[in-house]
Amino acid sequence: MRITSEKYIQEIQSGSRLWLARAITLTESTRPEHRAEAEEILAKLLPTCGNSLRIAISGPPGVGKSSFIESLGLFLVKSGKKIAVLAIDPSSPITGGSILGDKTRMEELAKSDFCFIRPSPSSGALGGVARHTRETILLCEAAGYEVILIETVGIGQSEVLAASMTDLFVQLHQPLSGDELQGLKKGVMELADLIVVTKADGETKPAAEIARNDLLRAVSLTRTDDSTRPDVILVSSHKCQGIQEAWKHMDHLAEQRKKLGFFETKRKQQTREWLSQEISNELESLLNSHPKFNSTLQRTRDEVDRSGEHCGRAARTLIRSLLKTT
Ligand SMILES: Nc1nc2c(ncn2[C@@H]2O[C@H](COP(=O)(O)OP(=O)(O)OP(=O)(O)O)[C@@H](O)[C@H]2O)c(=O)[nH]1
Ligand SMILES: [Mg+2]
Repeated sequence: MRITSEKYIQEIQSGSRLWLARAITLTESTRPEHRAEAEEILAKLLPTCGNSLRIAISGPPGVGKSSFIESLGLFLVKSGKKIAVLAIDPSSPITGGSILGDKTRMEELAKSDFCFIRPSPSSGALGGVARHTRETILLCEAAGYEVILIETVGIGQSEVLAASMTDLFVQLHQPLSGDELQGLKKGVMELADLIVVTKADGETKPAAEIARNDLLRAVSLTRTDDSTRPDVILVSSHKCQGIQEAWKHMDHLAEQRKKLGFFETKRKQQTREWLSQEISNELESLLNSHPKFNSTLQRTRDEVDRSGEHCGRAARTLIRSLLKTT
């Protein structure tokens, strides 16, 4: 028997993590009927979405992302907030993302009734991951999660993707990584709203302090506008030090941006980008599912091989002939 969208909605809104997980699984499915169901559920829930603070937690492998999320998450749960933890991890499509392997690092948090942890979607393509993650954020919001933390491995595209769907971007660095001395990756410096130096405890504490000073200097060189320059703070997730300060920074930044209207503007911009991506995806699948696509593509390829026709022009002709546009 088909489960109605009303059932999903009722269960999600009454806080069932099981049904939230089921709805997320629907969004991740490649079966058209599942996608249609997911869209129906999302469309009905949409008016209740948007009320969370979406935060990307990014950094290179092993920097301490999961440990930081566990500490921050526990702190937030203790202060009465419901939090969701998601992941964007294109590196391990088979295991479903490193967050799974990280279960041990979020052991305490996973036990909390006020926390929902979801590993990254297992479909490899980044475009698919983007859609699932965006939809998962919305579903979590409909379920009343107030802070959504997205762990993302600091490797090029996945970072940019995480930034495109979050309100704040927190960049993690570990002492002795050497990145700060190279002035860091410039693109990432431009994304960061807050920089956290991890593992500021025990033997690595002095190195963490040096890293903070180096990063502050690097930031002042790359980000000359005082008002948007990210702060650099020291954190020890193991000792729960600096966690409250980190949260204060994030909360303050969000409040400040809301007051100035930047928060809403950024979300609108992100929604517009999402729409553009969906249009491209829709067009692509429309073309791929056209009964004459393969034969026309083959003919076009042969033509390009034979006559050396300009690829852009050949592509335009192919699309127009299949979609019957002028
Ligand atoms: N001393 C110290 N070690 C830490 C701290 N936070 C994390 N670590 C250690 O750093 C290692 C990596 O921690 P994770 O939290 O798994 O790092 P991650 O960035 O999530 O790693 P990936 O998901 O594999 O990219 C582990 O051995 C942790 O015990 C900290 O606050 N202090
Ligand atoms: Mg991790």
